[in-house]
Amino acid sequence: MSKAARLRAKIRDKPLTHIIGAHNPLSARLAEEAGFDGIWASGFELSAAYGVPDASLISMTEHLEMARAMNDAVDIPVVADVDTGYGNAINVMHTVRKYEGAGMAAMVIEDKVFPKDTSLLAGGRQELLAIEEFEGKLAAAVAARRDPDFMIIARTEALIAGLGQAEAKGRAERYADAGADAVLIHSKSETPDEIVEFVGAWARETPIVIVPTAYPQLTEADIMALEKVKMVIYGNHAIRAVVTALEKVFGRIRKDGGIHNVHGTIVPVTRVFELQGVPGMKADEKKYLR
Ligand code: SPV
Ligand code: MG
Repeated sequence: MSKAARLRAKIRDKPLTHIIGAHNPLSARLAEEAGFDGIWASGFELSAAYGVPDASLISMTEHLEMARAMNDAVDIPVVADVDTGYGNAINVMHTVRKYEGAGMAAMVIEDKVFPKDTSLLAGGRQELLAIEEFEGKLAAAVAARRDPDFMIIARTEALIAGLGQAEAKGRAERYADAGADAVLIHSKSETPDEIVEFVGAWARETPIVIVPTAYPQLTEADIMALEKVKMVIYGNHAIRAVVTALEKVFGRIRKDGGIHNVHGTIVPVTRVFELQGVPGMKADEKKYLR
């Protein structure tokens, strides 16, 4: 069963599928070990890993190659964040072929104008595409996929842009009609109220996806109680955890003038060997090195 088929089955059969952002194969492996259903090849995490703003600055190739490397490193499915799809409907067709070809299970495409600005930035540029143009991009994505299980998830930024519930609902319905397999509704509100209102008004069969970064108080139990949300994406916790850990360890080494105090506070190198697959390589060496 392909990863795309497995992800579809999870979304159909589980009350809630949980996906977490990663930015390289090592963080993807740790997410898999922790028991997540899938990996979010996050544009924000990748941009941050490259040290640049999440504003359509990294190229499709840069994002795609890391998404491919993450997918190769884990057995769980990868959901690719392709931002605006790297251009118009024709660019989107190329994007679908490339990401599907790289083994992605799904891709999320958002209704912002290229070049986009990141969603959670206070005062960020949040300009949306005309609905018809985005419908065309979705139709192009659906036509371009080869595997019908590869999921095209439409993301509306109407709430992020401050356009209100009616605009968000209207756009999401049009995107569902245009063939989206799920609709991602994003919010930067610090309470879940606007998401709860949106979900309450959603009358379609099309499943909803949410990214509760700004309103972390909404637990998985709360999300399941909303019923229509079938996927939750934890968008940027891997990169934030890395920053937290590195600030602490690097600062301590400088303060102490050596690594003597941090040595016992971080994982031993053997743990990294394990994550790199060294035990498997050693077993192969025994069998094949002659
Ligand atoms: C990402 O992780 O790249 C996302 C989620 O798209 S957010 O950063 O909240 O827009
Ligand atoms: Mg993104």
